Amino acid sequence: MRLTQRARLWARTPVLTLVALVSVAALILLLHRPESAAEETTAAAAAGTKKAAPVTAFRGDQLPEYLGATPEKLAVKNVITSNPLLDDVDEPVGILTRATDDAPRANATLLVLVRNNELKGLLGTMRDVERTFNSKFNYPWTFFNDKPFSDVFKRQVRAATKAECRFETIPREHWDTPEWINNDITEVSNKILVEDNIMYAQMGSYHRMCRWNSGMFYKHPALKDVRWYWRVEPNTRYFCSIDYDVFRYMEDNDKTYGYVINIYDAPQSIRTLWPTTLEFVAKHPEYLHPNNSLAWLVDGNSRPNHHRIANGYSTCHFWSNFEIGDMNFFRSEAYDKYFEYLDQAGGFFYERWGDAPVHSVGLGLFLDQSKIHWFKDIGYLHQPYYNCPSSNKCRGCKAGRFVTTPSMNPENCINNFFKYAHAD
Ligand SMILES: Nc1nc2c(ncn2[C@@H]2O[C@H](COP(=O)(O)OP(=O)(O)O)[C@@H](O)[C@H]2O)c(=O)[nH]1
Ligand SMILES: [Mg+2]
Repeated sequence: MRLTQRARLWARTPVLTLVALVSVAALILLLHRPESAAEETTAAAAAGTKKAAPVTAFRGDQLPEYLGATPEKLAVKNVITSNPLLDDVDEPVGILTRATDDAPRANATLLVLVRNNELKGLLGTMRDVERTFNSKFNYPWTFFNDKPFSDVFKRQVRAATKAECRFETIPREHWDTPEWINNDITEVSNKILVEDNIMYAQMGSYHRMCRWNSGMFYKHPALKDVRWYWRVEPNTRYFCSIDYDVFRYMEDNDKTYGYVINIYDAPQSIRTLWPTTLEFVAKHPEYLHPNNSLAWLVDGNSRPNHHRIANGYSTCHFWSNFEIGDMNFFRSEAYDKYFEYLDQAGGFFYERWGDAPVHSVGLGLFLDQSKIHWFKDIGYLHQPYYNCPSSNKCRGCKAGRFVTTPSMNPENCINNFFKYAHAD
């Protein structure tokens, strides 16, 4: 950890490349040490030579005081053992606005970051979103790209909806790798990620995409006067008819963030995300919301190994390829300063911090947990994971299914949010 911080310092000040490389080699050794040490202990225990160190379970008293982790805050709230998607799933309780109601639309857009060569996958997803929802509500689509959209792209996308389509190019200063990132350190540290089987580790555009989705999208001038967004990704599927205005649902029922799927992250991709978050919170404890979801974030019991490698974060997160959110939250001083702090630390490039864990940690600390909503009625697939409700509004997905490969079912951590926050 100390070496990671030193690496960050080097990234900010000019140093000899040789020194950087030698030190990063030391970093490799250090980052790998805890796991190999644990493996050695286990192997030694198996051989009967040494007592195995138990996997450290989370203890509230290990948390720094400024997090305000009282026993009450860390207590288990609900234990749900059955699959809630197998019960009949209805529309959410609360104020619902129908397309025919004489009520204004929300200030909202369907938001898509996409490349020209993903047109086919996008058109399939647009067909689903239009069929299940938007043909009734007619919200505008906003498409973002780091390169200009081609004419073919624009023409075919326009033909897929009767709603307004906006095509936006991302300014270079929002997309390019920031100048404080040291390319030598990026190169070497991304090799560590490759050894840890982290997908897209050496793909610079993937790191930039995660950074943009973490802290840049809501700063784009085209969204300046827009409040709500529904993030849509090409090649995702929507299965269930949505007969109420989801944006109005959020606004009228005092919600800020909606999700469908929760999964664990690869802890090797976010080793220093939680420690860096703690540095930020130590400087700004005033941003913590009194009714936050801390217990969910720091849960060390469900996946102790993830919690250990991620240095105190469970890695359970809202899978952000679907999200319906209030950009005013992301624009808030708390979240935006948090993003700036993470950005300076360099983990979007030296590690592979995803926008999903970054959003989730920010929401989990700075937002009232009652404003987070599970859209269990929205049938969804982003390969390989589903949200599939039992409802006669759905076609084409098997109720209760989470993943096509049963061995991957343990990646589902949706019950953790119910356990430590709420199950409404
Ligand atoms: N314009 C643009 N969009 C990108 C780029 N990389 C990823 N995306 C988009 O970002 C989203 C996430 O990328 P994806 O490849 O699906 O990542 P995954 O879901 O984590 O496997 C998708 O909407 C992609 O279309 C890029 O370099 N440029
Ligand atoms: Mg994707």
